[in-house]
Amino acid sequence: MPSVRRVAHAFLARQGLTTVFGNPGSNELPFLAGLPDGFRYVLGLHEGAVVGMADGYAQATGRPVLVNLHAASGSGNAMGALTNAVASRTPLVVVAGQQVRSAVGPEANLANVDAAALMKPLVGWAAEPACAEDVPRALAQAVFEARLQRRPTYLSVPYDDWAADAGDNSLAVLEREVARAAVPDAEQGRRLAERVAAARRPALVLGGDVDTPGLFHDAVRLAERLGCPVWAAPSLFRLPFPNRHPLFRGVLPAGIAPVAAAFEGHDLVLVLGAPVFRYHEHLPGRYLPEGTRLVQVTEDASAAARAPMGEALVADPAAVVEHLLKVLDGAATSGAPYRPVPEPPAGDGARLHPEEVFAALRDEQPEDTAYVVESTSTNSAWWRQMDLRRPGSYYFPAAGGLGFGLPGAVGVAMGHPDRPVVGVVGDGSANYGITALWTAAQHRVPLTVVLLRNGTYGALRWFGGLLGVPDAPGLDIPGLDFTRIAEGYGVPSRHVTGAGELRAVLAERTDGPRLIQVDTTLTTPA
Ligand code: TZD
Ligand code: CA
Repeated sequence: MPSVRRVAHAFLARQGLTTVFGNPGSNELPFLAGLPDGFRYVLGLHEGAVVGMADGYAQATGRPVLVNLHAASGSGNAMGALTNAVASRTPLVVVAGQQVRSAVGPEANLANVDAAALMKPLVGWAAEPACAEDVPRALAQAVFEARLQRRPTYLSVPYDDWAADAGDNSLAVLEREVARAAVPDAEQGRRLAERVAAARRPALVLGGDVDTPGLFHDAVRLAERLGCPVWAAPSLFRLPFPNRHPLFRGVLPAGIAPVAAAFEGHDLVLVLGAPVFRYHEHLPGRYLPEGTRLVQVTEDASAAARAPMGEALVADPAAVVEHLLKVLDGAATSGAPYRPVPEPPAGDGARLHPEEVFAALRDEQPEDTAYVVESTSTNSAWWRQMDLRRPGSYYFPAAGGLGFGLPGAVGVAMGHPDRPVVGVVGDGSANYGITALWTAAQHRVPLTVVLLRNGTYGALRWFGGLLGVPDAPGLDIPGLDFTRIAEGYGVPSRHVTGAGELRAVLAERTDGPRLIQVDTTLTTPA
């Protein structure tokens, strides 16, 4: 009879989950015994970095990814990073080791007491199988739930289960295939198309789910066919539309009143692949102007159900856009040119203005570069200078939990070995996921990290002004030298002091990781 471990490994191999991001403990070792050829274990030195790397890798590849964490303590360390994975709808399959079954009740050391309950509010599905024989089926469920719900899942497995007999029936999971279709029916498709065709002034709002190779370009076609303005949904974490396209109006502000103000005069707002909406700043008001109708198309049934207003159609936005392109007539609006970039403002002495840094990236990096960004005060500076025209060009922590930037950049670079990858990370953000540098060095991941050092939590200074708190302590972070930190983790690094030097360094190509530290002036996010 096959062991639980053998069936589990065979199932993971069949489903293509052969890259494992993890940080092991004693409870996890029996699962890792005898990993078959073809598996690759990517060690992260802290669980936040493990999940951040897996998140970047899964987003870049568009496939579920296995994460292996240690019991309750490792799972706890991973929770902040998982908030981002939930918001970006990343299918991470977290498998955590549990004490042997007989030791959980008495709470032996390393028992993850009530393991599923620990994670349940956060992940889409969490379980600890009721017996060893059920582990292969439960693992399959964890993978399929992650794929179907597009959410992290969590499976806790007592470590004595792995060597147990799985029973011949367990081999049935090896043959399983689970697929979904999400095309609207004829009547739904007709009604939506009529509504869009009848709108006098439609507008499009696009979310992170639109950033896929096919849909990204189809959304451009749809916008050009309608000749309508396009916004990115609030709390943007992936870029769903070329940011200098003449129809692009930028990211919607993340507050109720300013969103309604943006929609003023539009009779129809079609939201594709986004929740309605991920507001952030508390700016109360009416949800929508008088006379504006909102229709949300999303595959995320929960996002459809919890929206506070509008109609929703739970369907694949790609299928819906394809349908609209087929049935709506009208020529594309004549191609107005992409908007030009402004001259960046100058910095101050040895400090570069962040816009100078981004202008250098825009000019020196190849057009297909993927950027993983985690510098919060430079948000508007970033969008003023960048010209991103391809899908998969931009990643940001989806729930705003810092610690995604560095690990996420490592994961995206591992998932996209064919694309240049740049991490743009603040001197505050870098610390939350700093250990990912070690993994990048060990795997010689080709990656450039541009570290913006302004000596402070810049965004929080700005928030202090907004919230009427000008005197909060704990906002400055002097005395950090990331060139020395990077060297300590095995990543070559440079401190760059001028725009010309930065451009020259960026133009050099490397086949492994490198860190470039730049001192920058303080800017505000908006
Ligand atoms: N902890 C975590 C895990 N996530 C957070 N978002 C914060 C704390 C709070 N926070 C922000 O929301 S922005 C920010 C913090 C600490 C400052 C980030 O500093 P930085 O970027 O140097 O990376 P800027 O450009 O100086 O703002
Ligand atoms: Ca900073």
